[in-house]
Amino acid sequence: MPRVLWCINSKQMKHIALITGVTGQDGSYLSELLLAKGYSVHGLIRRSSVDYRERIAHLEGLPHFHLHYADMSDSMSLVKLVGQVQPTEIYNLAAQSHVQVSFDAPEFTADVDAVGVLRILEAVRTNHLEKTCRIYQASTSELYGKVEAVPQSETTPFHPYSPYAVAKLYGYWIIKEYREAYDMFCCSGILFNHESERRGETFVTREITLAAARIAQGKQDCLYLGNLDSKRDWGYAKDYVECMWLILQHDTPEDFVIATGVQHTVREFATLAFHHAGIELRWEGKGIDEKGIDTKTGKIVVAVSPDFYRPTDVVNLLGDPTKAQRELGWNPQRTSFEQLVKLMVEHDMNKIMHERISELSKERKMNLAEYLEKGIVK
Ligand code: NAP
Ligand code: G4F
Repeated sequence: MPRVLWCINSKQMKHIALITGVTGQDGSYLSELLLAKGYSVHGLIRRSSVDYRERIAHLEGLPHFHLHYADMSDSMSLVKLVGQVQPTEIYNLAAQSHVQVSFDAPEFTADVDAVGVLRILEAVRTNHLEKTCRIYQASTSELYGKVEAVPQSETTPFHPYSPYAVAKLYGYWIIKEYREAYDMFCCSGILFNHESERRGETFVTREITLAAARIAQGKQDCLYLGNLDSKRDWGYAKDYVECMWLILQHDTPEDFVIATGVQHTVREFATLAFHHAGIELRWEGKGIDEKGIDTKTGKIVVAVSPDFYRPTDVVNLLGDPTKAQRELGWNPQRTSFEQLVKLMVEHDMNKIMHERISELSKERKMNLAEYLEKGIVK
């Protein structure tokens, strides 16, 4: 089928999205975006013994939002789900997404992050939806790994540098292969790090904003981090999910780098986050002896622990979003680094304050108004 027919079909179709990884940071923002655009949104969730649906709790019960049990490691569940939902767009966001964890669980990471992509593609083919269903694959800047050029664009060679990145490289290539072999509309968004107030608590940005909030409110003494010199191109997740959608609305299936084009170190992120929490940091020492000191109290509030060093670490990511800007009309600078850090810290200062109030209320049986009135919390 000539590729131009995709444009005609997409305009005539009712929009039904299937999101894998719907409970994750990106899945939750993407669900909100697509529901606002009038899509019927179906999310794939997996069984867990604890409640992990916090990020999408506010969407449950909406008439066009549906959740289904399946698993990326279970082909049959995927074939059944795709057949039942008959999606016009699939956003494959599900992954074991933590780079450090991929060193501890490499086989599971490969199964979900590499073979999982193949399973989705085959589920679409098995249900004969190749010509009506567009597929977005969550690729990553980790593909550039031990970088061969700075900044990185769609044409920069890949050099994956973790089991996670190697698995994601398979995902990237199998998407490209199915696009070429079967003329399917499947694309990769090569996304650089994107963060938010919903970011998982074991990624470095959220570790920092939560710790800064706890330390500022007397709930923690010190934050331990790994490589402070590592450089990232950090953007805001809410801006990035819009780009995922734009990639699938493009006339032709193509891969895009999504990044801000601005780079900062982990140390710079920490300095700004603590500043927004009311603590000015002074850095002393080098390597594992480096410390972040509260200039007002002289206390050490950030220290380095080799436990957080990785066997191989990606240290110089900077994306070139020119293609997405030019061809999708996407604005990479909608939310600046400074705004991102501020909004994350403000969120976590509030979160910790509410946790403190809830602890105190249990102890002393007072409500929020009384605490504010007595000046116990501000
Ligand atoms: P996340 O918050 O870690 O969410 C991952 C999602 O995948 C969760 O919903 C998780 O479900 C689901 N999942 C994991 N294993 C699964 C399985 N076996 N079956 C079904 N679902 C499974 O990740 P994110 O930050 O939103 O990122 C979304 C995607 O973009 C991921 O593929 C990630 O690798 C990729 N990516 C992220 C970034 C970034 O900076 N955020 C950058 C580039 C690429 P549970 O809730 O049940 O665990
Ligand atoms: O926040 P991170 O764990 O994110 P990382 O490894 O860049 O991966 C994230 O972004 C990728 C896109 O490039 C995604 F594909 C992936 O799914 C995930 O969302 O670590 C960022 C940097 C690393 O260099 C790490 O070594 O921060 C360094 N770091 C220093 N101290 C730390 C810590 N990382 C974590 N998680 N915890 C630390 O204490």
